Amino acid sequence: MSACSAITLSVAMRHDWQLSEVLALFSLPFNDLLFQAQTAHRANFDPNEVQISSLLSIKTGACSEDCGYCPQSARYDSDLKPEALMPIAEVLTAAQRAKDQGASRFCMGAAWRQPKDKDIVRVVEMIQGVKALGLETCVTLGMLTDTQTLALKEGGLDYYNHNLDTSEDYYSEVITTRTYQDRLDTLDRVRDAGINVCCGGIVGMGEGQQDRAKLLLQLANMPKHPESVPINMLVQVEGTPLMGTEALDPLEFVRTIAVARILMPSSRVRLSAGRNAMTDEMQALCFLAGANSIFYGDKLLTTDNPMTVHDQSLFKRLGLYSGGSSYANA
Ligand code: SAM
Ligand code: DTB
Ligand code: SF4
Repeated sequence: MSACSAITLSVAMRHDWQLSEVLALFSLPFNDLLFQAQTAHRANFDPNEVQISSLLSIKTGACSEDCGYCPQSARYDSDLKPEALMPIAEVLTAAQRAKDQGASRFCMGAAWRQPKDKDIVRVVEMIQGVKALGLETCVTLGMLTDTQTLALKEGGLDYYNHNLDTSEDYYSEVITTRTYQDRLDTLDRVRDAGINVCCGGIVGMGEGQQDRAKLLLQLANMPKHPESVPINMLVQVEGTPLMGTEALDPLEFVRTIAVARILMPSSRVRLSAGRNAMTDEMQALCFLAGANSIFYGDKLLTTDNPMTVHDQSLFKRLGLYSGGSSYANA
């Protein structure tokens, strides 16, 4: 590919990517790939602005599902203490703390296969309380029915997170208790209800480059790109089946971020779980590759995240700043 056609490709908004094209991006010389990604990034965003979201586990552990990466599955012995749905006052205290530390979005996660209708009533109260603090809201609760999705929309929810996790081909190596199609169906419901979609995956689970390419292809060829695309590096947790998986080459992780940026130029690409195991230099490369969102706060859902003071210092060293909210025009 000539340098010229590479640039043309990088700024176009497309929904008809071919696997061969995505694999060709992964195979570019690293500098060429980062140049394309940075070009796409600058065409759509302030290059030094990073959106920050904080996470809270509002219902922890004892989950019926068998996701091979997850310490919250009841099937694995991960030393995690299960906790029932949190009282709203505790959620609001955590949300206020996240806001005071600089987050613009608060993401509440529950270890459910799917919520019960009575759970949705309580989650809607949480959403309304968090919005009243002046934060954007995101929840991740598992699969949803139509009625539940509409209740979340009417409750004022801004984003729903539901990840595809990996390619359809590799999926059954990781999860057997719900299908890829189940996930696509939930994502369609969320999109149809008019809630912003947050959808990405996990890399470093032993998948191949083709699986990473197919995951991104699936996201990029949706009729509308997810507004947020979290790219998680597997956090290996003792007791889970994926503990001991060979670590992914950090530069391949950066490539994954860059390809996500090129395929979905106006989406927020989030450098998500796994930052605790990344060097500052690797994270800097991820920002150069087009990542413009992070999970911020000392904890993800159940595992550790970099300390806020460390992130503040990293932002200062890189000249990054956190902006308000939102995403470029999709
Ligand atoms: N139970 C709901 C579900 O699975 O849809 C919501 C919570 S679940 C913990 C949200 C997402 O966290 C998963 O889809 C997965 O992508 C991510 N995740 C969970 N454990 C992880 C780990 N060990 N490393 C990286 N990402 C992880
Ligand atoms: C996402 O893509 N990653 C977040 C959020 N969405 C819900 C969760 C990461 C969880 C990492 C393992 C843990 O802390 O339990
Ligand atoms: Fe349960 Fe979600 Fe963890 Fe899967 S990822 S085991 S559904 S909490």
